Amino acid sequence: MNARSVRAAVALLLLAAGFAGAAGAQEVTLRLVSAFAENGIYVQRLQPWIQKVNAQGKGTLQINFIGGPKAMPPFEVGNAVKTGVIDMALSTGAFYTNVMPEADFLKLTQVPVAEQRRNGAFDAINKVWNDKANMQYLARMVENQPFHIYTNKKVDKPDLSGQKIRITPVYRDFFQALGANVITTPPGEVYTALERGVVDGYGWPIGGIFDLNWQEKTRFRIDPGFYDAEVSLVMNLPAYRKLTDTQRNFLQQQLLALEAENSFWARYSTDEIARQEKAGIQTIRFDAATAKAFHDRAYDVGWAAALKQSPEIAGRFKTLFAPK
Ligand code: 173
Ligand code: 173
Repeated sequence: MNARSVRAAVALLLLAAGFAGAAGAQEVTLRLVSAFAENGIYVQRLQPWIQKVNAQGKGTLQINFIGGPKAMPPFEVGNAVKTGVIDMALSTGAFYTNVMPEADFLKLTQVPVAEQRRNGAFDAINKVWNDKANMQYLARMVENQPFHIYTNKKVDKPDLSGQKIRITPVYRDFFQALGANVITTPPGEVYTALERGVVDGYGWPIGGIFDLNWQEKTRFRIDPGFYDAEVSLVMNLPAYRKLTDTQRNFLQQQLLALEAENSFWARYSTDEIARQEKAGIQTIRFDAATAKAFHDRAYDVGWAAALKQSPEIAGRFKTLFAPK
């Protein structure tokens, strides 16, 4: 090549890079998978948000909803975010303890996510998620959803001995402390497990049991609830860092708007409790002292397990997650 054709080639390359910049760098499309069912309450609430992001984010940032558990098994979603197979996920830490055991610690928060953003908890979470999972923890879109024990075997005290209970890592240590035999399954296998008598009951938050028709196979709910269901958006860290300032600021504004809708969940709990009662699900209640001991034990067992697993991280989180 002579000097002139080199200059021409360089000019062409610069032009091509310029076009790529114009078409590619300013609008990014992020692929999102949900670890929760597409017809369930979490995705029902996520869909209008995605639509709004895509309407307002034209030319900046778009989200492509790939699907739910039919597109990818729920317990593989975390690893897919970590490795960048997908950009973003709606999931819960309990579903990606295979990426890092600390993922499940977020069930132990006792302050709202808005306060977590103020008191440093959110940043502390992100440091761990960045370092250990190659993820950015974007937003918590579910709050005020305590977990409960649902069972077909009546009890008159907090004792699950002789019961087979479906779990995820959320419930393992607590339910074992209560004497249960536990079986881990994704939500999609709960109905069949109940139907076949493989399990007597299951752990799940106060809301959502109707989404997969579990009310048909559920006789009792044990009160009180314990912990707080953590359902959040997470993102592959390199994909997050690749966003331009404009894209990241736009996304951040949308994430804060999503969290600002979290007052929905308290109303939803009230509605779901009424709906369960109407469906014939009986509530098992303990006397006040037993109920308090049950609730306290859930946290004691949960934190003991976390501190044993990761003393330094759990110790940091415990202060930041404590009720005021
Ligand atoms: O599957 C589960 O019971 C579970 O761990 C979970 C976590 C957050 C929300 C809903 C369910
Ligand atoms: O002790 C801990 O919290 C822990 O397991 C850990 C692991 C990696 C980095 C920092 C702490």
